[in-house]
Amino acid sequence: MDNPRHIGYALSLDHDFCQACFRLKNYGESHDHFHPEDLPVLEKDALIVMVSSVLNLDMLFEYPVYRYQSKGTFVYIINQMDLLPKQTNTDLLLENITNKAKKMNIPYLDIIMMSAKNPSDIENLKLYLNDFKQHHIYLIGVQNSGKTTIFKALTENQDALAFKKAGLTQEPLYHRLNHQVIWDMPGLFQKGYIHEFLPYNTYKKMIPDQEIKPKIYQLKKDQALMIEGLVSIAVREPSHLVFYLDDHMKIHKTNVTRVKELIDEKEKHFQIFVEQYEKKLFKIPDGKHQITFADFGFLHLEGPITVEIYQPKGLHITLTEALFK
Ligand SMILES: Nc1nc2c(ncn2[C@@H]2O[C@H](COP(=O)(O)OP(=O)(O)OP(=O)(O)O)[C@@H](O)[C@H]2O)c(=O)[nH]1
Ligand SMILES: [Mg+2]
Repeated sequence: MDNPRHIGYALSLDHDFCQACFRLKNYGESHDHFHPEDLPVLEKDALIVMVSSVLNLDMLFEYPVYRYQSKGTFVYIINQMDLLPKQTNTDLLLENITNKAKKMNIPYLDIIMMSAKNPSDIENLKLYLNDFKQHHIYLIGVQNSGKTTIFKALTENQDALAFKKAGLTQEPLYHRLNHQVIWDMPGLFQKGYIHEFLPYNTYKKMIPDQEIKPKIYQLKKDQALMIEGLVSIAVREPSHLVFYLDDHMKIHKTNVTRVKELIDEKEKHFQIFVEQYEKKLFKIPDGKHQITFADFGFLHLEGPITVEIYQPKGLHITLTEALFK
């Protein structure tokens, strides 16, 4: 992009993703700004490693970087696999992701499932990357997917910052490793993630960092569940819900008629809540589906079913097919 007024215009790699994002981050301007396709200029013949967390699989292929880097070679990493329960059928997960990639015509070489916290996964990744002839390797993905954690482990860099604070990496970092340069890029901005609504000290406790124990609920018609004072899910038909959330997140069963009252008296009942809420209706089709709550967890449920959700106004909540059981 040559025009500084356009979304996506970046001065150089030394600057954040684009001028509009820079304004958004620093001055809180242009709130509806969202532009997955606008990236800084990358080397053409690069290896581009798209990093997702199991917590944001709903966004796995939503950043079409390949359209803008047509000469690049693409590898997808599904990171933070250690968060999924041990009994997760990872073969099925990979099969479903592969099918999704095919359906969406995503160009890619490999999909790697790993945990940046697992030294043998890191060792394997190091060997894998070293085999590529490409000189430049970029780690790209949404905030908190674990790019810097992978970068640090690969390069044994002790200085780069990696923790749950979203948007922590503000400038591209690089490290030479054998014949290659590995780049840790600032996270792609995803609107509606939890850091927009809550202070760091609150949301850091909500983002899981160890194996999630799924919580199962049987709901009758018009029953509702409240996740802290943040999100309520009411069902119009009897249903079976499986939540994948951090253990800190308290789930409270109630009735759909009581939800509004609880939210109105949120300070009295809950430790975590926001000022403004909105209501959404999801008509879930036949089959197993996933509702993803921003970047802090998700829920599996079986359609057909109608679900009414109260949520912080603007929180990113998506409905997708479930990728595993
Ligand atoms: N359990 C687990 N936690 C991880 C893994 N990878 C990263 N994390 C944690 O996730 C959080 C975010 O990691 P970062 O490496 O800072 O994420 P990032 O993608 O660089 O984030 P930005 O710089 O904001 O784009 C940190 O608390 C990490 O410890 C993993 O494989 N498993
Ligand atoms: Mg980072």
